[in-house]
Amino acid sequence: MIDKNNRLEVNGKNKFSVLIKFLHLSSLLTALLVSLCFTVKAQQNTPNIVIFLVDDLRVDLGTYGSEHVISPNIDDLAKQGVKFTHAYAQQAICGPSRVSIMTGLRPETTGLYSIDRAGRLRPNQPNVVSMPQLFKENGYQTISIGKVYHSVTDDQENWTTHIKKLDNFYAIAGNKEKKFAYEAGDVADDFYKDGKVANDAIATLKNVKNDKFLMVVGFSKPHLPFNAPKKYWDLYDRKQFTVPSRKKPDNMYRLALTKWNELRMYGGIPKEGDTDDELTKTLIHAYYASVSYMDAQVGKVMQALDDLQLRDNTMIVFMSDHGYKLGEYGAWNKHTNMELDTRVPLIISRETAHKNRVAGATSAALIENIDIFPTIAEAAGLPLPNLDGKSLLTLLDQPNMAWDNAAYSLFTRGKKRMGVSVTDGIWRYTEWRNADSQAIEFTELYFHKDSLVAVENVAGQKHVNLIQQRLKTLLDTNFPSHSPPFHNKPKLDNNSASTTPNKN
Ligand SMILES: [Ca+2]
Repeated sequence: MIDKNNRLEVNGKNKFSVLIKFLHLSSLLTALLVSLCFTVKAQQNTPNIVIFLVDDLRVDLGTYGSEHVISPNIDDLAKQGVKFTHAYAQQAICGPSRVSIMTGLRPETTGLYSIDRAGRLRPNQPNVVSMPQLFKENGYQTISIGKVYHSVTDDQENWTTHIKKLDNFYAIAGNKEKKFAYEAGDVADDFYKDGKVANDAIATLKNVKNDKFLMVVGFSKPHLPFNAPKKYWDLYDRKQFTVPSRKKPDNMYRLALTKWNELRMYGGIPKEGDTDDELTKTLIHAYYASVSYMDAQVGKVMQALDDLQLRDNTMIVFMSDHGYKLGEYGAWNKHTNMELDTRVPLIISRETAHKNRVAGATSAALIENIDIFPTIAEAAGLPLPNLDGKSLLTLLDQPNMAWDNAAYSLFTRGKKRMGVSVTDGIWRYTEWRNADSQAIEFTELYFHKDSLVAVENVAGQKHVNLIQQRLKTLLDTNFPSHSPPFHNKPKLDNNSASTTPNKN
């Protein structure tokens, strides 16, 4: 991390206050004016930022080798930047994942683990510096469109433009009343939410093209309901899809998976028991139609950046709040510590004017969604608060450089139990602990060199003793056994640079 005081040197506001204070000293005035000119120039050269924050998108795109998924615009974006194969969400559920993305802090740092009011950033942590807050305080236009924070009111004072997420739209009579799980309306893109989000993003870009801006474009698909225009369903032949094995990993923790009540709340889904083969294929088809629909909206916004001649100075981040299960283990949705739910797609493409810009590269570095905030803040030359995440800028210029040896996630099971998890990119080790005492109740160790699908929990088996010990050491680095209870909610002030732990 770069020293906080050095960072503050480039803060124009600080320079200005110093300038006023010593106005009567002409020699100082001259020196400060020179310095101020450099400051203004530095800010002119820093990029705009556009983040595509996608809801429930797993690592299942053309550019990631999924030949059955049609995602030409995201694939094209990957050719313009660095694609990460081992990026991880800190908690596989919308609310806490997004709070951690927007703060660069782990859920266990903020104590925010739920999608209800108790898990919102404000007012639970009034003094934590958020991504939009930092950019707004430093003169950026900060723009939230669609689903960014899970709660539309959370942190809303820190957006200069806030176009809120909408309710779901249904085109087919009766579907809205049934809250149906999917729909193929024969409608234009902007009938459903993400088409409207793309339109709003493009209109806003035209308004702010002469300003510095951070724009977070929150696409709702492929989150349920899988409503997408029929033309995106027509890209696929349902017969091409196979039903994943419903087998759960041997020796799996009994609470590792959920009963996927999220899907069961929707129309057309059984309230208990498995989805049958036909429904499973329909839902997979619907999910990929939603991915292709979202992908088309990404393409529209990228085209607008080109048309407005903004791309040369706009850095792009494409990310998801967490992964997803599409019938694997006979399960759906997210809400677990499993690899399918924690691993996320991530593509970062620097502004085309960046002199060391790397394009079309792939990085296997272990990185985390909390790294995005410090990455874009450093790119913009802003003073960093004290964060758990760390900037990826050097990695973006050298995608094959040595990087971290672990990435961390967690998930609750009620108030009394917390699953804490680490991956080294090949093995995933999870401890289910008493949320108060940290006592270990169950351990899981899964092998993921060849697949994101876990086959057998081998924790405790003799032949993996050394591997498990190594992973446990990594886990304890982030989740020490002497940690305070997980649901303690310390009042943080990370602008004072002393109250939160750094990752390194
Ligand atoms: Ca989500």
